[in-house]
Amino acid sequence: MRPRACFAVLPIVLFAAGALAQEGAKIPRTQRPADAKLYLISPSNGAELSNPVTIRFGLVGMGVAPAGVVSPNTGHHHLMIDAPAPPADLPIPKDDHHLHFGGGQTEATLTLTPGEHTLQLELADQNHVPFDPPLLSEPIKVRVKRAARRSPRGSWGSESSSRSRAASRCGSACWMTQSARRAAIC
Ligand SMILES: [Cu+2]
Repeated sequence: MRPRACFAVLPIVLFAAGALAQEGAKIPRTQRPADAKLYLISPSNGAELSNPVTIRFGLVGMGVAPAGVVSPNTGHHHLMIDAPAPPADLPIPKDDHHLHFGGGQTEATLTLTPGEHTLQLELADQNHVPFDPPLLSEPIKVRVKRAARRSPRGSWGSESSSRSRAASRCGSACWMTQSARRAAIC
């Protein structure tokens, strides 16, 4: 009788342990004011742009602080380029489609590949985790013009056109920061 009773209890214990493990794996999220608003000051939706593109971040009802700084109702900006909103219960990925501005920046100057792009902001907490509820801007679409050729012979002389040429080698997801100059981040 004894061994049978043990076998009956074992699945319950395993289920409880599994539930606790799942609970423990949850990443803590930070509450944010219900009336906070995140938006793109510029460019505007539908804008046609030339490289380099300056993107300005707008935030109402919360403040900006560098990543890692614990301060109530603050976070840092993330820019999604051609990517949907990331999962709310995980840190925001860090890749060519998810740019982190962990220094507390409120604008960025980028070189985007020619063509259409979708831009969207998300404010996240000191650990790069989306707020509860997530704070996202409306996504916008922009079109980046191909750099004009400058010389009569069609050579690519300017720095900006060099950047665009490097960017176009990398595919639509590629971008380069101003500080990275001609080094494409692909
Ligand atoms: Cu971040």
